[in-house]
Amino acid sequence: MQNDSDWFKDSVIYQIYPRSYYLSDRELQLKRIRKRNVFRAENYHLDQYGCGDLKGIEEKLDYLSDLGVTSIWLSPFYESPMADFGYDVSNYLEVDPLFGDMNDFESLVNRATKQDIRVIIDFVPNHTSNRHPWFLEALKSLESPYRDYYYFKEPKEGGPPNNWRSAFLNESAWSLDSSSNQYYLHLFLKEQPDLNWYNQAVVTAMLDNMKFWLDKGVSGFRLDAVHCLGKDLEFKDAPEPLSFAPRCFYNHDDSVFDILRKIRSLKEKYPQCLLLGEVFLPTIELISKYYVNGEGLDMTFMFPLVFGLNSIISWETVIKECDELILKNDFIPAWVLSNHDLPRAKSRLGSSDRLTRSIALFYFCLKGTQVIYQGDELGLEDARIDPSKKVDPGNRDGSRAPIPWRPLDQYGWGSDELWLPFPPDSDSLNVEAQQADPSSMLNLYKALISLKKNDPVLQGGKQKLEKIGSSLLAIKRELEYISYIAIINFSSESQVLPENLRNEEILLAANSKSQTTGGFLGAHDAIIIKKSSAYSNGL
Ligand code: TEU
Repeated sequence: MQNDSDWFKDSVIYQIYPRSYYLSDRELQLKRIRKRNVFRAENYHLDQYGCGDLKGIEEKLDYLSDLGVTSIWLSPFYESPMADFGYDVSNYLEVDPLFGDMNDFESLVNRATKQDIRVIIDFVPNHTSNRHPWFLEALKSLESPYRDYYYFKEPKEGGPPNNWRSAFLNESAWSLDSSSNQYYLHLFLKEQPDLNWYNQAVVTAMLDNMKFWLDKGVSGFRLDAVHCLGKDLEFKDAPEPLSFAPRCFYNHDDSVFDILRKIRSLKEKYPQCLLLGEVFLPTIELISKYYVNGEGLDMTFMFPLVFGLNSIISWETVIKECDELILKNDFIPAWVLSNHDLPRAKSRLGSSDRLTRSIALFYFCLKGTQVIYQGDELGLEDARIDPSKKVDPGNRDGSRAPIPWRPLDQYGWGSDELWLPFPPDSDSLNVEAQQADPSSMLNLYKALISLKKNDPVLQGGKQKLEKIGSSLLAIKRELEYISYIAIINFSSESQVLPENLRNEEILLAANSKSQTTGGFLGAHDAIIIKKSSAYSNGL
């Protein structure tokens, strides 16, 4: 395994949402839950249903190796009341019995490391669970040293201290602690009180929590909602147009950079530790600030792309803006097509298999690091869930549906009922079926991952973007005398290719019938062309 401190640059990371990846042994899972009775939130009634566990992930490492994945990011598996499915942590140093125990975690990291797969874990710095011992202590008295671990405030005119809204339920971001008649801040659910990172005791305790996992061999963290850490300490009201939007969509305060520097100090002892930030802010300019020339985070997710996946204008704008940042300060975008909070790529692309394949091909040619959400490599769509079966207060169940592994045996999960139903078309889209089909989405992803990982042109090549007419977008990646040109057709009609791109060698095609002979690129199609020539400015 590489030991360099920028191993994550131009790489591929695979996101695992453990609840829905794979379950190793339902009987054992039930035993664990019964043995260690973890407090569960009021809105959570799912312990009686099956969901994935850490051993299940370990059992699928061969699948991941075969796919070509060299690092995995695990969504939270910490002890949690599960009000927000693990993003409300009640113990940062324990595995929730639903997912296994510490031995299972250590064994997963050991086996993964042997297979040259790095493990990155989700870390939730902005808030704890309201059942975390710190919060329980804080509630006990105004004098408790833990009181200042959170944001407690006096009421304003008999109500909350300001007009901020929380995520998911469109409620105030403040809840009343009736015993002290003070409000506490929660940018997410009321079960997720925000931590005060301006308190040095919080910084020290949280960094200790992170070191614990680094000492267990993890290669870094995906930092949850990291743009929420910096707070406007005057707690001014949000101005009118924003007063209806959840604060977490726009919360930013420059003081966050001091906090990030403290987090980054971890790198002194752990130089390989990746700090991958979820900065869920609307502009690339703001998102990239969190990178601060290598003094803040190492990479940030490039969410603006996700919201215009089928729009050529959106791709053009986002890539151009990122290119400037890459050139100016070596910024590393982490490209995502979906995740556990967002509808799946294919669901946002009108269920079109063809366009989803083309988008995947184009996305893998982008300079930066690709982060794949589990199941996107299978071309899954969101599960359609009966309203009575919905479980997430944020309405995000669809993309969190379990992965179908095999045609039989409830897609490989055994006979117990699972926490969510399977995605549509699991009979044909399950892993086993796709492994057997050379033209499957899974095999396309395998080819793309291999290209991205192993080909020097996609690793280090310069990037240039060009729009051709109103429907074609091309990225040229160039290294010495070789260039790859990825072209995608966003329109539903075939398009004429520029003359110099006709009849060239196709390195990889998104769809089985992709071709350029005749000088056309088909509707919603994409290809990568390989050219050997001296550097030229155009395509
Ligand atoms: O998400 C933070 C975040 O900004 C998202 O809430 C986003 O706004 C929303 O999900 C879009 O639908 C992270 C986690 O990814 C999410 O699962 C958690 O619920 C949230 O933090 C709170 O920890």
